[in-house]
Amino acid sequence: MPIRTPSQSMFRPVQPIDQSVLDENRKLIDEIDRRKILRGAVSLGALSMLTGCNVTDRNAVQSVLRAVSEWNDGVQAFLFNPNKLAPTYTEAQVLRPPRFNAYYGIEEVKPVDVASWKLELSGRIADKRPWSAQQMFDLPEQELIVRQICVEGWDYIGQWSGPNLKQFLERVGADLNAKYVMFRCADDYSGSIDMATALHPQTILATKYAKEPITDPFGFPLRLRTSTKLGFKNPKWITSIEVTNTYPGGYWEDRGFNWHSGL
Ligand SMILES: Nc1nc2c(c(=O)[nH]1)N[C@H]1C(S)=C(S)[C@@H](COP(=O)(O)O)O[C@H]1N2
Ligand SMILES: [Mo]
Repeated sequence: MPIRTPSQSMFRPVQPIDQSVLDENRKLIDEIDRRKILRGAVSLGALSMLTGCNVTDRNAVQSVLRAVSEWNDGVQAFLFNPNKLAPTYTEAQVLRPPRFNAYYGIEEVKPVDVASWKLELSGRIADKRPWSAQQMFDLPEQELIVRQICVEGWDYIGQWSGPNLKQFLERVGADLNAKYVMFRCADDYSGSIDMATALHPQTILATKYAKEPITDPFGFPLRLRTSTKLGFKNPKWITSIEVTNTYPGGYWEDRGFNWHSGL
């Protein structure tokens, strides 16, 4: 059975929408709708919560809709096939430093203390012993030069490396037939992905950016780097991984960007 992707199911209504804003943007919305990005009712409420833009601010609404539309054009093809590879780029195209985003400002980032940091494992995993940062750094690395796309309407090409997630899950005896992989973070963020995405050859636990350890704002010591999901599906400062058959939600998933996958 094909997996359901964020483009099919991530948007659901969460608040009443100002009808005049919808009317003004009808053409863009129809265009996006035709391509099955927005399912059922158009949810500007969900968009506004992710982007912080006010749905009564016409320009902001329009730029978010455009961004979603363009994102769809660029990546829909490989999103629908979990094994198809995402486009990769050259080192010359890599943005240095990367571009920061979180649900709060960069000045509020609380750096992780690497000495006491641990990666906890829970759920359908045979070997639940926690991992130290050094143990993670010692694992074989895979490098990805891929585009990160935030639904806010910006993107950049980044060069990430770290252990391949599938290999890591195999190593700790995770149930690879389970439905979800949930990541919890040192801030109160969390996010979950479907198992097909977790096992995708271009999904890694990144420890480096442009061949150097990831710096604090970008998720030191460990963050998820998928190649087939929007920015918000890539938790930073990961502190635990859970493998589960129970839909675990996540920070944005629980705030309107709700998608289920696997069934
Ligand atoms: N722990 C944590 N991870 C997070 C976020 C966050 O607020 N907290 N924001 C997400 C969003 S919306 C985006 S676009 C990317 C931004 O990653 P970057 O700062 O490396 O570009 O991180 C994602 N991961
Ligand atoms: Mo984002």
